[in-house]
Amino acid sequence: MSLIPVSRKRPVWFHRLRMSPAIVGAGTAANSTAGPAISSSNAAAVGGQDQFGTEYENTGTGPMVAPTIPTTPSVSTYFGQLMCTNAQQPDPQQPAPDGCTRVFTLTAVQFTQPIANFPMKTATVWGYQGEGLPAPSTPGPTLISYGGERVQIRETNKLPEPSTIHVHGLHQPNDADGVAGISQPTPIAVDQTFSYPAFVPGHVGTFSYHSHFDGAVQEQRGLDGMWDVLPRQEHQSVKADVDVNMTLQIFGWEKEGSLVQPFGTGVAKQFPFDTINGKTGDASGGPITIKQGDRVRIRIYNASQQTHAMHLHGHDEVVVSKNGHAVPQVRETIQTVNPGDFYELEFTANNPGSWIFHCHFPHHTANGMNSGYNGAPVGMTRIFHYQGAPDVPPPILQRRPLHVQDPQLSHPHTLHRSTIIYRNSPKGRRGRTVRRRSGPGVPLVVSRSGRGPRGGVRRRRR
Ligand SMILES: [Cu+2]
Repeated sequence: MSLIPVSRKRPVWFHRLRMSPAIVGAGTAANSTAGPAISSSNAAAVGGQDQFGTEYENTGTGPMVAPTIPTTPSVSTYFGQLMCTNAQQPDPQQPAPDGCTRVFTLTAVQFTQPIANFPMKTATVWGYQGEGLPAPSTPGPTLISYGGERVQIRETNKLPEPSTIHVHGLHQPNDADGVAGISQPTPIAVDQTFSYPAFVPGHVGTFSYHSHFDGAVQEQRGLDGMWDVLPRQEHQSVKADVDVNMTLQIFGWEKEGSLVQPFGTGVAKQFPFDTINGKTGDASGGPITIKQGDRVRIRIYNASQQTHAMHLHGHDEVVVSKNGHAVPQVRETIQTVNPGDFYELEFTANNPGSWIFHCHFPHHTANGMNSGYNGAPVGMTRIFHYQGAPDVPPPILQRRPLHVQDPQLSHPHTLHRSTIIYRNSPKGRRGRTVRRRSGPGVPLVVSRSGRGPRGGVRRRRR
């Protein structure tokens, strides 16, 4: 496979190398399962194609350096285990030598996870435990591998029903595709372990893994996670100073601690929690710290069943790749991310302060329809905070005080401001507003038709 002269073949925007020099010009899909075709003689290459003809090049500047290892706030980073043909035991945080396979051992399991601070906190979810990691999570641990490496997934199923793992966007061989009933005719039964065939991902970039068994339920209960295939080296000029993963998910559940119901009824359906890395903004543990001059990369994967419009305040967000491939570097203020999409967005930290990055669907910056204290955005929100800028207020632990107070409620702050459910009245279909105290299992306490300003509640008549 010959390299293509960069200057003649590539548009000017196609300028970032996200391809490991080690994999440029490397093997074909047919031989990829037999081991990585890593050629150190290609280390100086500036362009090439992968086995599917995808082109890469590198017009960055400066010396070749190791990439920044991305982090996933609230979620573990998982390098797996390097299984090598000889006795060597290399550091799994470094690119694997020849003859090694990077094995990710994941257990699908049900557990409870704190998701929000209000009006409910904890749900029972399904997610993944990485071998040797402290706890399961949804999204599951972020897998890290390097370009040209041979990788393998092993899954143990501790769910109450069968499951599979599909790797999303990685050019895996068909028998490693994990689609229940199609490429994996027999899914992994309860309490069973399955080793998927090893393979070499086609290129570096941001990808994911998720269940592909009864996906409408299993994915939406949390069986997903991100997978970053990093270049072994990249030019200094394209190296990120801060590199964070964000998985977008939506969880709805009926009462404190109950199981997520992807297509539930009532509260679970109407007032779900829009999250990043399994947490609403108020439960995220605090801002992401950056400093003036940083090149900040955000890797997004939308694991939910809705589109999200991801918006950064105070900076342009530059789209540098989509689904593992470089794209024209358009400066955006909002990037729409469809279900299943991966994007890499970057911005230069040149405007000190505390800036939110959030979905611009207005109700996705709320927990249900509840904003945070003093009206702060929560839900699918994160804060980038510059070192030295005034501190962000303490974590938002309660919902916004109500505009109006219901005299029938002794604790106005417990009125779930926006839990307004239109129900059928005994007399037929009527827009009946039911106000509900927040919190699990609290019965409906006020029921009236229509909605109006406090002191002037009107009855809507047919
Ligand atoms: Cu959204």
